Amino acid sequence: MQEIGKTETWLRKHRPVYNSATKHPFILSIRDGTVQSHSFKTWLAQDYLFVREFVPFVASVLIKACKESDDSDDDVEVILGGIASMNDDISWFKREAKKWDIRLSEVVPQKANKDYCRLLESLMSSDVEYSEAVTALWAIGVVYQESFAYCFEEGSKSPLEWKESCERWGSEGFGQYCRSLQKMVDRRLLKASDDELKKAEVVFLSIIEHEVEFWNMCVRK
Ligand code: HMH
Repeated sequence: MQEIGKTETWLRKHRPVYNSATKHPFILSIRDGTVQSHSFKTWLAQDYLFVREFVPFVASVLIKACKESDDSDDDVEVILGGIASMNDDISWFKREAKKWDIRLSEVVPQKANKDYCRLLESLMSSDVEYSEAVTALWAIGVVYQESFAYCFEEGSKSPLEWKESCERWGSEGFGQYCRSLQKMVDRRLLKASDDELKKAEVVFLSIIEHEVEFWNMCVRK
């Protein structure tokens, strides 16, 4: 029997919590086309701010990967690829904001966004080990990927304004990136101490909770 990785163990153990993010009522409303039209603008503006804050976090994970002593060359390449595509994401947000008359410089982060960014900031500390940081990076990506891929499946009725976001984060390419991150996490956790394993599982759950709050914020306004 093939041994399953830690991440798969968590996904099985915490399935209802995980699904509360990836199949959040907001995601279901995008999928069935009943989403309120003002929600797109809220999401766009808030997610732009989030991605801006996400960049230094990913850079901090990259630095930690570089400092890992053993065969982390592949990890460095994967993370660097992730940073490169965030550059495209930021350009896309700016173009899209123009279309919708949103002045990004005037957007104020809402509470859920601020809380999420505060978590990212705490994870940038050099006290946080690579195993925990890379677990967070994977979780942040995979929850988004599965959420948007679900809106994008056959039979979904996503409104036109959501189409490009669904294509961007629900894409096969982004899915591949998330699978690479998952393998990196599993590999790293094979040699982790019990304490590291505990921290990694806690951060995985914490990310899911913050993603749920992020979606809640998009429903409200
Ligand atoms: C809230 N989570 C949130 N926004 C994103 N853009 C991602 C994850 C993936 O980059």
